[in-house]
Amino acid sequence: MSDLNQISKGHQHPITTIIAEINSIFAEIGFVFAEGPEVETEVYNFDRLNVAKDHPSRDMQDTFWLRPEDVSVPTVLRTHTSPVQARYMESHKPPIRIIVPGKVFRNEASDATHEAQFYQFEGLYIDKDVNLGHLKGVLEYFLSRLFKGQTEIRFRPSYFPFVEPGLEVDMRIVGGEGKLVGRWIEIMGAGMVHPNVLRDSGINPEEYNGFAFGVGIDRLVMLRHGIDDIRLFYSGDLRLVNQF
Ligand code: 2NM
Repeated sequence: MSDLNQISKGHQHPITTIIAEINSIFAEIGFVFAEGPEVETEVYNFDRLNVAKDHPSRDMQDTFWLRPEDVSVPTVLRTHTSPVQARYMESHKPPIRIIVPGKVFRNEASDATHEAQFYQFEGLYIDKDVNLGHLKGVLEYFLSRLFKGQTEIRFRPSYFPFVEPGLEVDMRIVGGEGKLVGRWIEIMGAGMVHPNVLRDSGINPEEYNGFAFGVGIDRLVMLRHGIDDIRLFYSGDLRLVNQF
């Protein structure tokens, strides 16, 4: 008998696990996975998403800009995965249903709930006559699958340049047990895609509309496992992954 059976195969990082799970839940309702570059142009990261030229998110304090002498066009580490949606709309005709997980970057100090590098996933759904009821149905389905139980969601008005109206989405787990049960938790941002975003990507906003949403993956994993410090995900300490 060989000792090979005794060799530990190691553990998947909980962020890797949840990304696979997210992709498979959305695949069941017709979404396809999409991805794109982590180094992006200012055009795809900001201009195509209706982010104003003087919007503070473009600031050096918030965004990692590549050195101008090293690149031919203004270039950033992407601050969200939305440039992937912009590229996808440009090269595909509706109906569009995509799910886009990936690494994003913000120029900020790290603490227990913030990292300069983290994971996000965004969804985009474009067709004729899409409304907020469709968004609510998709998110309710997704969250009840992810948290394996009955969940409720509620919308609050918010603002993101790429959508109108913009919404903050809260969720509540009803039934079962655990620390999360019964409490409203702010979980994601969402909204109806702004007509300017559709038009700038080559989609006629008179003919098509749609919704989009964005979720911090790290926060989802923290909620799910009761982890209280985001920096644990990136410390390289195997005692973290060995628990999964
Ligand atoms: C969010 C909140 C609201 C979003 C919009 C788009 C696009 F490209 F279609 F315009 N992608 N993602 C979006 C909308 C993201 O994250 C908090």
